[in-house]
Amino acid sequence: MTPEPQQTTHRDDGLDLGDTVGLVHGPATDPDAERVVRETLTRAGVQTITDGESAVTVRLGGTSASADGLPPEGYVVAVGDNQVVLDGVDQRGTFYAAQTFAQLVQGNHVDGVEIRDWPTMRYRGSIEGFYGTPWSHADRLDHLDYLGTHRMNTYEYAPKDDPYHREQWRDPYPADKLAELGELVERALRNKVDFTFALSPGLSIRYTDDSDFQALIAKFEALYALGARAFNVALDDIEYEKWHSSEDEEKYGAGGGGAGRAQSELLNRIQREWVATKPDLAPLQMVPTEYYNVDETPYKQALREEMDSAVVVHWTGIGVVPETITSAQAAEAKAVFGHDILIWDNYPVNDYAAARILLAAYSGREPGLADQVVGVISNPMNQAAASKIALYSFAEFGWNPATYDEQASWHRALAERAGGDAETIAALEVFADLATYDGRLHLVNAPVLAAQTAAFWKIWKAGDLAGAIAQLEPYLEAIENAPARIRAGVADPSFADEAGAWLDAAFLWAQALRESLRHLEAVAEGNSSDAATTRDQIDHLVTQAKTIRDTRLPHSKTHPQLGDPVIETFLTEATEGGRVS
Ligand code: LTM
Repeated sequence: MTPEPQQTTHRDDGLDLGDTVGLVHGPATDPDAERVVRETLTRAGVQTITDGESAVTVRLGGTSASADGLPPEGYVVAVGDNQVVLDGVDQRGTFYAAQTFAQLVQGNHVDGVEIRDWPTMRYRGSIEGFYGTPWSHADRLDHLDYLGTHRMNTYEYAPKDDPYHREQWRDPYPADKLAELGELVERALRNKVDFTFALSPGLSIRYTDDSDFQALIAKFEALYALGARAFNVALDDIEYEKWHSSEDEEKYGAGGGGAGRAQSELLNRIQREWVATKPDLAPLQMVPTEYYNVDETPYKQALREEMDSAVVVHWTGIGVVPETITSAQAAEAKAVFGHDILIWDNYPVNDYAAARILLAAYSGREPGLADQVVGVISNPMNQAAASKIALYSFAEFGWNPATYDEQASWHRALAERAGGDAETIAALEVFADLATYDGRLHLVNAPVLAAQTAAFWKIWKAGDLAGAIAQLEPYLEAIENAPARIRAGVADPSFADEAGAWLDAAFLWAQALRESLRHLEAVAEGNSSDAATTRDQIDHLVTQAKTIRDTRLPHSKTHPQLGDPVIETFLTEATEGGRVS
């Protein structure tokens, strides 16, 4: 199960669902939970779902076993005695009970089990907060389903390159875009996800100008009318010491302290005049301009002392994309900002790493963060489906950080992408190894390939070229075959599509590597003609690999970066006739 429940007791008396199942609704039933139960039963081959008890009965929402006393979003699942009991402490909990049931059903069978479960962190999910090509509407709909099935409750809409989010924040959304946002809100609601609309007015806002305040509220109102109930004012990546009106300059003066006061007043007014009038809103959020450190500054002092204590503050850890985030750092963030802290975690975002796709494990976050922050949400890649490898682990970390095992979680994430197919899992492992480096969380690229090439040179140095080739070539073959295996076997076709440029590149780089083995053989045999031909072929393959382009910004600007520098170093060493050192 994912995320793994907090408490699971296995029972001997599992059940076959058969072709007829009774459905009994308790007082705490939930329509989305019922939809998931019905879909699950149908997928399991159940042909008739009757109202009331039957030979096998599903009891949904507070009919017998009870989730009372569990933390918010907690739930129980009990399978045995010819019945399935699903109950949540609240509607989201009931929905999660249904999602867990969906994972438990194998064919027509469910193993006997008793689960009591609840999330550790309040906010779990994602913030689409990157630069470059935003996700498509279809990407977002699919992503919201993914969040729901993985018990994540937050999606923040903050794409930097949606002009209506940032550059033209005052302008209302055109009807077609508003209609799409409406569909997203609806899909989020179906998945018990808080669709959080973020507006980023900092490039041009005049804090003292009432019409700017009204423009911001009008934008929020439009989303409220669509059903959104969570809002965020994102003030990251702006020049906060630059004012956009002389009135602001006069009122707030120079320096970060003035910016902190201006932002606090803005948030306080939104809180007072808008949030407080709408009892169904989630706590207001903001992204501060100093989101990446814990230094005591006049800016943070102003937020701490002047901004309404109800406002939740985003923070990325120390450094924009930190290798590690410790609980001690988070405690400092909480103290220095003086507000609840929600970690905007810049992994696996790749807008700063043009032409890289980031497929490594989600790493370096201490479990004790849960004691200091209200949640951890992921800023993903421009590639939505490929981001699910990391998101899978965000779901597990947020649900229960104490048991989070980054390597085990990563393997499960690959297995999920592969639909459980062993060959596809192996292909994904080989491919993902080449896409490890991000320069921040993961500083070493292609660790497995690097170990293989190091072993090659060791054997080669001992004078055994044939042995060295026998050792390395199967792994190179695995890289060469991985793209086709992934394309054929991956559960989600969007993954193959989004990773297409990198898959094509992996194929060509693998061919070049194998050709370099032929080159070494030719050199060893003194066959200068074959040596020249193989060298030309390597050059040709490398040139081809470097002509590939992804379609998304910023990745479309250069060729896919993969397995660097391990691959090119090996090619250079091999074509120079062998390793020098
Ligand atoms: O991280 C924050 C708060 N803001 C921006 C993001 O929009 C961007 O995606 C990441 C990664 O480049 N860095 C930022 O500073």
